[in-house]
Amino acid sequence: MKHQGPAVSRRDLFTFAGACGVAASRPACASLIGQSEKALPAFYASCTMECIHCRLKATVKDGRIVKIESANPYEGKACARGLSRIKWIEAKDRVLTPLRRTGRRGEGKFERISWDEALDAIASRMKEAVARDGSKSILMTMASGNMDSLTNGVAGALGDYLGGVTRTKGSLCCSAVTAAMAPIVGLRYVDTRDTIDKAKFILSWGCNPLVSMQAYWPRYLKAKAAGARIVVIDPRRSETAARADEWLAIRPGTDTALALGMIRRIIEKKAYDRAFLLEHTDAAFLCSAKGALLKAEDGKSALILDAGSKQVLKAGTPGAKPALSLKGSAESARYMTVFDLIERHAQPWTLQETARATGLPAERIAALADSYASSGASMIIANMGSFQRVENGTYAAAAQFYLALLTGSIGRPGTGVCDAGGVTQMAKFGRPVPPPPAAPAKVAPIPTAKLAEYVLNDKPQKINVWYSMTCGVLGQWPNANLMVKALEHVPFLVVADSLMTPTARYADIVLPATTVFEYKTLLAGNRTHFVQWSDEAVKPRGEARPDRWIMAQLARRLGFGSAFDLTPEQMAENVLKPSGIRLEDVKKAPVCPVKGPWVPFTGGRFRTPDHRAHFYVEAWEKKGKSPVIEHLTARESPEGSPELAAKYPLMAIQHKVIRNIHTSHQHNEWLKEIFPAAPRAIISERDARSRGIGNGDWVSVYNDRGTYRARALVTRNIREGVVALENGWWFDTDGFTSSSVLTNDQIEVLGTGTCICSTLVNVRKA
Ligand SMILES: Nc1nc2c(c(=O)[nH]1)N[C@H]1C(S)=C(S)[C@@H](COP(=O)(O)OP(=O)(O)OC[C@H]3O[C@@H](n4cnc5c(=O)[nH]c(N)nc54)[C@H](O)[C@@H]3O)O[C@H]1N2
Ligand SMILES: Nc1nc2c(c(=O)[nH]1)N[C@H]1C(S)=C(S)[C@@H](COP(=O)(O)OP(=O)(O)OC[C@H]3O[C@@H](n4cnc5c(=O)[nH]c(N)nc54)[C@H](O)[C@@H]3O)O[C@H]1N2
Ligand code: SF4
Ligand SMILES: [Mo]
Repeated sequence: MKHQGPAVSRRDLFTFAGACGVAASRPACASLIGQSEKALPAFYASCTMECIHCRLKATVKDGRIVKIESANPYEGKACARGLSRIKWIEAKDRVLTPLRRTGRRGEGKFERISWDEALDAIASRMKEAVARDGSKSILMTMASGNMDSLTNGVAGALGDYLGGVTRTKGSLCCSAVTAAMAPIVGLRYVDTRDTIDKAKFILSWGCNPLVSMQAYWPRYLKAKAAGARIVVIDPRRSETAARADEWLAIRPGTDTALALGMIRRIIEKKAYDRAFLLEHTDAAFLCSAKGALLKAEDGKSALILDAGSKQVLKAGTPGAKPALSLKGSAESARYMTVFDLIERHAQPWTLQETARATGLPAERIAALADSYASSGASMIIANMGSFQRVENGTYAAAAQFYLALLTGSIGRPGTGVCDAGGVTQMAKFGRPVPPPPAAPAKVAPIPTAKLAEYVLNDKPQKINVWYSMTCGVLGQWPNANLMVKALEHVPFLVVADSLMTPTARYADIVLPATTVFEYKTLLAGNRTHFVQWSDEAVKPRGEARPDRWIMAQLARRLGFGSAFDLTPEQMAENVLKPSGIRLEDVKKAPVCPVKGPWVPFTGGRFRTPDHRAHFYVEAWEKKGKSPVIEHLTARESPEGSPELAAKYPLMAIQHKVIRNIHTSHQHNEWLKEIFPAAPRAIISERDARSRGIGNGDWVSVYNDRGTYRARALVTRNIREGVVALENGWWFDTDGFTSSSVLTNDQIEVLGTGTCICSTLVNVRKA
């Protein structure tokens, strides 16, 4: 049977229902063959970009993948992007051989070279760099393009064998969540999705799960059918908000203020869970009257005040009855509890003040607090949403945990704060390549938000060689126009990617990487509850090779012998070893390390050293910040920079879209056919009218960092004063560019992440 073209495949792939095409993200399969064709060999792989790592099944005919189906009975259905991976493998802009730049940087002119030439050149430039300025003069950037357990892990090991290279510190995505969760609950990547359907009140807070975690949406519907209310907090009426019971159009960057307003009301109405706070948190720990945490003489143990004897005792003293609050007591002259400190921080946030800061009506804030505290099973959906990619995002992420802990809405089915999560919260995993015999040197990293600025200014050290893989440096990192200068500044740039991306166009050498279904790998990560094995369904296109192969070749040339000459199976065994999970079982079928449904922190047992949740975060205090959440105004906001706001009065926020995962899939032929051909900028009717902008007009969104061209979507479904921009359009490609030309490159204060949603812009008709 002959292969049929995209016209047929498209029909199979995409069945529209609903205006925003959300249904198109959950088709049954993408096929180039008729339904009748059976008995062809099938292969399985995980969809490894920064998404939810669905399992995919590929049918192969004559050495080519002819059908991809969702093989995800475990956690929900794969989406159109996963099923369109045939067109990633067969992409027109696939890099098929190693390439050497012949034109200007960014011009895209390259000549074909052999693998030996490419690898020899890279190894010799790395050796030269080490000899001249030390291994720290090699920069390695990697991020979320491939989150399997081998790819970035092996590259990281090469950096260690080199003696320690410059890396980025903090993530582009969710360092703020880590900086909140690690000290408060003792663990990151903890999700509650297995019991969404048991929730009675779902608060989707600054996230858009219908788009960003589409496979779990049926669970929300099930909860809704059982009577749950869904409330969405988002400056724009997102796809999720459009299906929710209530949409709260918050002013960007004011989520902590909203939480503090809710906390004040919860405390005032005594709607907190006293028993939970005493038993499972640090709420009763003693602070000085000024609010500094007190310690016993050993310098470590926390103290409490025994409500009966009024004695100060070590926390955990048997028989003691800690006082939750000392307000109004004689002891309050000397002490307060962490609970009192939280109350003090919440005190200014009356409903009126919270309404003023957030732009939400006071009565709706009150109702929100009351419903959250009283539903019996309230769950916050956070999923590393844009709400925490703001200047003080750590407090915003922490604020959600404060609410859950205060009301005891955690550790039971239908409760908790839903982060992205996977098997890493259930078991321990190792690294694919054993570490080098000598520990690598500690090298000063570059804060990820400042990658462009630091590289350009040789900070903290001069970079001679930059090796980049699994990331879109030019497009996903903030301040993209500055990034161009940084890419031009480094003497030798290597980019390994399967596609000729905007970043690759600047490289001296481009290496052709494999993509999903072209190589074997293991995935034991922080997005799915299943450890998965991926098959090599087809031979890699052209001369593409897996990154682990590239690293092994470089390792040999750099004199690290055969340390990296491991088969993917051997590497997988190394990763699985600490978990006790056997590769042979994973190869048979995906393995979940625990029996579901998964309820993190069951019974209020947290992963901190004392198993309590901690409101008071000493790590924040050490950084010179408040140890308890507070609302701080972002410097780049209308209130934070009135002068800048006079020029750029609108807040630009970012959002993910169905068509892509960041820059990945942006040029997938099949997806291009069904999704809009141009980026959209969502703007309110008032802001559009005052600028003479009509719906569908071309507009320029601009600030001092750059200009972004888009079609205006003029609507009532966004807060006035806000423009929402799409994530993922390629930098300077096909007449458009990345919204990162505009984004703020300040460092998120406590997590060392980015604050791309604290960005001021203006908009004019183009
Ligand atoms: N289709 C698709 N799915 C994805 C991804 C993708 O690129 N495409 N990326 C994956 C990754 S890496 C991540 S991190 C997750 C993120 O998943 P989501 O949390 O769903 O992501 P976003 O779209 O970034 O942000 C969610 C919402 O936050 C709103 N928002 C912006 N600023 C603020 C604010 O200050 N306060 C509040 N309350 N809301 C605000 C935006 O309007 C947006 O609708 O999605 C993952 N899933
Ligand atoms: N403007 C704006 N910027 C943002 C965001 C936003 O919403 N708006 N969101 C932020 C967030 S939440 C995140 S997580 C980051 C994500 O940012 P990045 O992690 O940089 O994500 P991608 O754009 O998906 O880049 C992945 C690249 O890896 C390549 N790749 C895929 N598989 C492999 C492989 O096996 N080997 C190699 N060598 N390469 C591979 C892909 O082809 C692609 O070019 O972006 C952040 N930046
Ligand atoms: S892109 Fe995300 S939702 Fe779609 S198949 Fe891949 S992992 Fe699943
Ligand atoms: Mo992300």
